[in-house]
Amino acid sequence: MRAADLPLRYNAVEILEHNLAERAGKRALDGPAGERTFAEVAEEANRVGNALQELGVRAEDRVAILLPDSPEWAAAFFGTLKVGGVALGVNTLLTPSEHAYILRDGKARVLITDGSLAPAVAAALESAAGGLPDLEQVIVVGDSGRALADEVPADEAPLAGLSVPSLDYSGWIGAQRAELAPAATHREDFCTLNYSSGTTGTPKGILHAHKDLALSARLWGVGALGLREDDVAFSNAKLFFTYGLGGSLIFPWTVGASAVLNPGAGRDTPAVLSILERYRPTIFFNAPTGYAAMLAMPDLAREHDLSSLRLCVSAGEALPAPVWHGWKETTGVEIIDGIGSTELFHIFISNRPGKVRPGSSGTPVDGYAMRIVDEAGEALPTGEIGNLLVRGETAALFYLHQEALTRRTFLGEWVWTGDKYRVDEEGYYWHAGRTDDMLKVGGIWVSPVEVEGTLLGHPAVTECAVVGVPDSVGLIKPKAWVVPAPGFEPTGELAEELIAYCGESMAAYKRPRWVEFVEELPKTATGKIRRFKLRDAAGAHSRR
Ligand code: 3UK
Repeated sequence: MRAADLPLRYNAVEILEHNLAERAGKRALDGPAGERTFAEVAEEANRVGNALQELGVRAEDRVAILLPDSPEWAAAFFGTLKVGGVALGVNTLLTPSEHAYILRDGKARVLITDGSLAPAVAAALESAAGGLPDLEQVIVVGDSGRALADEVPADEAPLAGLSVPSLDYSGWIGAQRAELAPAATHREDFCTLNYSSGTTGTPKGILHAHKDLALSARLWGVGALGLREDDVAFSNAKLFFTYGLGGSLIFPWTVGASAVLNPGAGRDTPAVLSILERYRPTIFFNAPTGYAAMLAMPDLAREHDLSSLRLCVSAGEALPAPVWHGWKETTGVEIIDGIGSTELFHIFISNRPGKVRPGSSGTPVDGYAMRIVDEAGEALPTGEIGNLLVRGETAALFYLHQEALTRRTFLGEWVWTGDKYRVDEEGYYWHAGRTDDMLKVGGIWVSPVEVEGTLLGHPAVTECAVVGVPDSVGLIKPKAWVVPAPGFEPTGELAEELIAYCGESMAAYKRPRWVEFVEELPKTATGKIRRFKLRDAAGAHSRR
């Protein structure tokens, strides 16, 4: 399938609504946050769309969704798309200043959030330097939303004393009609905006068009993975990642399959296991750390019934071969590792069921082409490690407000991935690290520069360097080398204190797992830290 096979006027709400003719009463969503049929989701999305229009939201306006994975997330998303808006899925795990940056840079007009996240939103609004001039309305899902809106007349209800009015979600959509005609969007109009972290810690805004969602569902979801109508998908990657958005909503609904949503933390392994047992998905999307964490549970196969699974998917970072074999031996199910990115919307190199090479990312997905080149841009022979470039019709066009970085990344038809790869004689691609110092920890970006900056905020740290070091199963975690400040003893307690300090000052997954004290850091003549020296010195570490 190619983009040109879609109608010129195409709105990706079709991915939800094509199900109305064939299976309106079928369960579209299941899970602890509630069940919905396709008809119910479509109706709720229409109400959201009407309510957004009443607020003045028009084509291309951004609507931020800062919610746990839930039916409301799905309704907010498709309601936004249907009126021609752009859904900005926001990572719930970020700090207030990161939230503020994203809402401001992304020019969100409306923010749909949850009562449980209201304190985070209040902190974000407070920490926004210069305020959030584009944000006009906050909608709050959940009980605290109702409480908040009940206290004061709806149009005057400020969230935590701030000047942005807030409304309760159910009241907001309750008064709306359940019918709505879709905006006649062009298939190349933008419909999603996601922020992906960068080396300097400044997130990059990435827009995707309606066509990208439909195409990647066909190319990878159906073409490579083989999703079917009778599948039940469950993604432990959240909806605010395009990995989770594809796995939980876009791909299953493209084929009329249903999905399970988990509003809880993906890192809560026992809770994730109980969802697998209770809602019995057939396809499970996770990051390598998630699989490793499950395998580390005592008696995984004997204690938990995972018999509903027919396939598992891994993305976000490379899946070590031992984790693949461990999972296969324990559950009998294959993990399909594939590399995707926010820039390409989803997976573009992938293993295929029954043809997996454990430890490799697989082969190019139909519709995508790869080049592996040296520093001068020349193609390298088979087997040699080089820089991976990818071409495909689901590629984004630019980074929002970041022209210099855009020109270095979006090279005409080709996208610079920042990944090192080699391809073997049989055409399988093997990940060989990043070209920058960025780390993927649990499938999520961590900038060593950001962790270093945080550590330097502690009085005991004179100088430090953070690099990725493999743990006992081969998964990368941040490790810090620290030159202690005069008067501070390099003890185990101080190491623990620094780790805890990082865990509190940033999202906890970014904290170093190990701290090693040194008298000085290895440097080049020009004073740059020689990170590869530290990486080489580290070897494998215990699991943390
Ligand atoms: C790394 C992998 C080795 C790689 C993503 C599936 O991870 C996703 O998107 P991001 O924008 O990061 C992209 C970068 O992550 N990576 C992802 N998958 C793998 N490295 N093996 C893998 N299987 O460095 C890549 O450039 O956060 C993954 C679908 C949608 C996504 N957005």
